[in-house]
Amino acid sequence: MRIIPALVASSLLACSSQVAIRQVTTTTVQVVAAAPLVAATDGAPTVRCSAPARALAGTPVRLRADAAGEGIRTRWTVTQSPQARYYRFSERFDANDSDSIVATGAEVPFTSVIVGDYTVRAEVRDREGRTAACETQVTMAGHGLRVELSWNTGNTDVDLHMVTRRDPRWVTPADCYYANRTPDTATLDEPQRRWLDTDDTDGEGPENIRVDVPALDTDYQVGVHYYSSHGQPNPTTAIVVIYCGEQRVARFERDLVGQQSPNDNPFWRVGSVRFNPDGTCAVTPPRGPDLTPQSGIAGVPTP
Ligand SMILES: [Ca+2]
Ligand SMILES: [Ca+2]
Repeated sequence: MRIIPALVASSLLACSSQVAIRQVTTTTVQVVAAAPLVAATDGAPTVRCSAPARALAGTPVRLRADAAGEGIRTRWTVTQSPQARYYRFSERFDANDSDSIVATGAEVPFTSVIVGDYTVRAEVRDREGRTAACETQVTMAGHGLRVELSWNTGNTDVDLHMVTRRDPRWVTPADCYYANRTPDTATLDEPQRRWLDTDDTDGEGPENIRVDVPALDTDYQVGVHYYSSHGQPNPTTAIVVIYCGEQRVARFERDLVGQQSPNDNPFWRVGSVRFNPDGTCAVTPPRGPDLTPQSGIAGVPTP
């Protein structure tokens, strides 16, 4: 019998000024192993993967491959994912660390900031080169407000931003972006804060901003800035996906060109998100022009 940690959804948190959000807590469950794992009669290796796992996007799960055989080595890969390469065999998602899209060892951490289902494969190889493989599923769940940004060019730096109507000034300490990833630390409790999970600077993203318990009286305004294409003249296609709870509520796509200075490069105001008491939300387009040079929007109140 093995004891493994697992994530389970438990209580509902409901406050008058906040959206009802499912709280996810860590607990410990006892798992009774099926038949004991033994090598095949010809000595070839056998392997069994851990059960399907579920966690909030951006938090890690631990995966395990129990194998029988001589001199076993284990290699992990992902065979299906919502978006290519936007996951890591790591405790924490780092968009710039593409080394950890494979892993070795019997037990490995796994995470992604992109909501969706991942099929993960463990292949074991014994001393004689004989192999066996198993697969398991990881679900990265949505929770509260999640805004995902990705783009389709390497060696380019695009940035996700989020301001609220209380102080709608972009590229200031009130903005949630690469220079200021947790702007609400002094003013709000942890579940109500905006968090930028990762700042990708070497291309393709993703970047993700989350608010686990969004306020009802707040417009969460989403912006995308093409910081630098490092001189490349061709456009990149930026994609923004918005989740309210587990519902994917909007997807936006726009070509941007970023070969000028950061200040002269385009800033795209994507839209704003407002939550309803039942946990649903409304996404509305911005007032005024949605595309301006960053210099036209940085630090000043916007309509
Ligand atoms: Ca970036
Ligand atoms: Ca990257």
